Amino acid sequence: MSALLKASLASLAIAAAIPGITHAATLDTVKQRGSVVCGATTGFAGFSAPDAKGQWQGLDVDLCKSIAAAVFGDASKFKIVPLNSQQRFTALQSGEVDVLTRNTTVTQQRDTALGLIAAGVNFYDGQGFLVSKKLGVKSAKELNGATICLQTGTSNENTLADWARANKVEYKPVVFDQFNEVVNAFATNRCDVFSTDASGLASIRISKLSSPDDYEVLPEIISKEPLGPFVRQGDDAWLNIVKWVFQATVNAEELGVTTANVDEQLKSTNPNIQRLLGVTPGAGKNLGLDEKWAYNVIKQVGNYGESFERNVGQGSPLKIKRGLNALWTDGGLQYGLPIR
Ligand SMILES: N[C@@H](CCC(=O)N[C@@H](CS)C(=O)NCC(=O)O)C(=O)O
Repeated sequence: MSALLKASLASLAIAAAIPGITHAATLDTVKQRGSVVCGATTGFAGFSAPDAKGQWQGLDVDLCKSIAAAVFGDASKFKIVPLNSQQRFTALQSGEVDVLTRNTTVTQQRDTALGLIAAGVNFYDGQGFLVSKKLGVKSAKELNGATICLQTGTSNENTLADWARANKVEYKPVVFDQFNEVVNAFATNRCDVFSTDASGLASIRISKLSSPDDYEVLPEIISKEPLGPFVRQGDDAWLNIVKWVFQATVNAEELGVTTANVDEQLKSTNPNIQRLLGVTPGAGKNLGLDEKWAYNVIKQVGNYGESFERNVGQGSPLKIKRGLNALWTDGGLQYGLPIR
């Protein structure tokens, strides 16, 4: 048997062993259905949560809308399936959702053994601690003996255990499956501390606790939590669509292309803007999409910075600073891969 044949048989065996792995053309399924189905949280203000009118909003929802805008030329052609931390991977593996746009940390294990693959990082984060000011603690190192609330099925459980062992901090974990159960347990003092991604803590403090000023986030960030969209392995065309839709939003910010000026920018003589907006064709065809794919994303949803500020930044109650999520030209990590 040739080495090549052996290698491909081996990869087929891996594919068969991983539950849910398919090679179906997700783009065809999405087009036939007439909408893209995104897995989001059950409600995490700023990232993915329904507003007062029941409309899903947030940074992660904007990514879902952007995919809809790129595929259909219509950002409203999306549906959200709310998923708790535990349910999210099975929902993607089984095909219940086309993509996970939900604060999911990219890890080596998730990117390999689950039959899934990350398509980028739309929020660089790290795990932290939220406490009531009444606890009188100023550093995580003082948490010895504390009870710590966590949600099941998150990377936060193991990260905390590793950190506590290394720092000789003993704690009692209090874990729940549902997000609201963890929040309620914390709000009613069934635990001293809430530990999850700092973005989550900012969201919980502002949107879930009746007096946010009574709580604070401790200074320690104990891990890297690069959060990004995931798709199923085995469908590279769909992976590329999700990946490049996000890249288009970062490129647009780098190039100063916004919802307000995108029509004006169609006249730009900058070749990068011409390629991004399909004035110079090619990028759309490469993705199997209309040449106006990125134009539609920017026109209807906005560039990365616009979405960030509106949902989680200065235009939102969360007021999260750009920090690591600033463009690389401003000292951050967001670096748009070249569209050419
Ligand atoms: N980034 C971490 C944590 C993500 C996560 O699921 N965090 C919880 C916060 S406690 C959440 O978003 N819950 C919302 C929900 O279940 O609806 C991971 O990927 O495991």
